[in-house]
Amino acid sequence: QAAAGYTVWRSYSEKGGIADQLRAIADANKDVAKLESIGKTVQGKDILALKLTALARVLPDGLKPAVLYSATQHAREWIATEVDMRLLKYLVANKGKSDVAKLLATTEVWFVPVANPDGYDFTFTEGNRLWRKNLRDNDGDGAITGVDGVDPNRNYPTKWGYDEEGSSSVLSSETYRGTAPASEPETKAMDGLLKRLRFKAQVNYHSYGPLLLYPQGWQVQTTTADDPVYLALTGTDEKPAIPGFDPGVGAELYTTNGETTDHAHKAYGTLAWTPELEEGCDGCGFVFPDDEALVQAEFEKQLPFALDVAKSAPNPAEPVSHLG
Ligand code: 0X9
Ligand code: ZN
Repeated sequence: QAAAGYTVWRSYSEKGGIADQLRAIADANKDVAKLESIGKTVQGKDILALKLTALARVLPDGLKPAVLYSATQHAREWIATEVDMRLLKYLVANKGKSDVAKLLATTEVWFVPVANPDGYDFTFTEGNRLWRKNLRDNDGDGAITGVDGVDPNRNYPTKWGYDEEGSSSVLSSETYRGTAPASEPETKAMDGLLKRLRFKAQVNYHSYGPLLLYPQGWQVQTTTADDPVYLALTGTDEKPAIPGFDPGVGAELYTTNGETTDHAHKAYGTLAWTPELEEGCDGCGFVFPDDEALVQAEFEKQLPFALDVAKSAPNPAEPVSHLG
């Protein structure tokens, strides 16, 4: 049963939606999958995280080097969740094949396919397709209107509220940062996971680009000590790790503060990327077409880089790249 007549797209909470799919995958693959709720949203929905690794339910979390593939902090960026889910399904389908079995033996591969479930479900309701933020009722009037919502990608503690350019203090702004660092339960849930697992790497899927961004986002003046590793895995303008995706430092595009990957990197030493996935058609913007072939093609384009990141986790200082 497709949501609102969609072929590809599924909301989080509908029957057969993303939450159900995660539960089904975990149930059918007890050898390699463990599902947990990392916290609840503003409206009380469970934010689900799935750990994929050999002996997932026997070995304690964090025993092996871990990587995280997160998606859809921004409600309307549906392609991010689909790419994330297809990566999970690909690894599950190939868990018995030598390459993937080897990866799952040595590495914990974590997924949070919908980091903003309230907002994501809201975009499946009429007239709300382009909602970006979470569903915080900023003015407390009991309804979600234009003044509501906090930008989940401006609410993290690192450089929170550093300036008015990289985030906003205005309630109605699309980059409203919230009332305090990690004021939002969605941020607390994700930050709790980042802190507990200290991921070697995080890939935080957004749309739309195509771009492949890495920290820092808050300023361009100083680079990070991890730049050589970032460069090795990200590739160059001539040969980017994801074909056609412009690689670069986030702040060079525009500055952000309280942003997720800056926080993961600064607070926990995690190598973190923001792929800005494609529109799917010229002018589609955030509304990627409801087209199985286009969605699958976008996933397949992401796969080599995503696998590079996971394979590099045990020893990030010597990155494994399909670029050679
Ligand atoms: O602004 C964001 O949060 C991300 N772009 S989006 O269009 N998906 O909203 C980009 C964050 C990456 N960091 C920087 N550009 N500094
Ligand atoms: Zn986004």
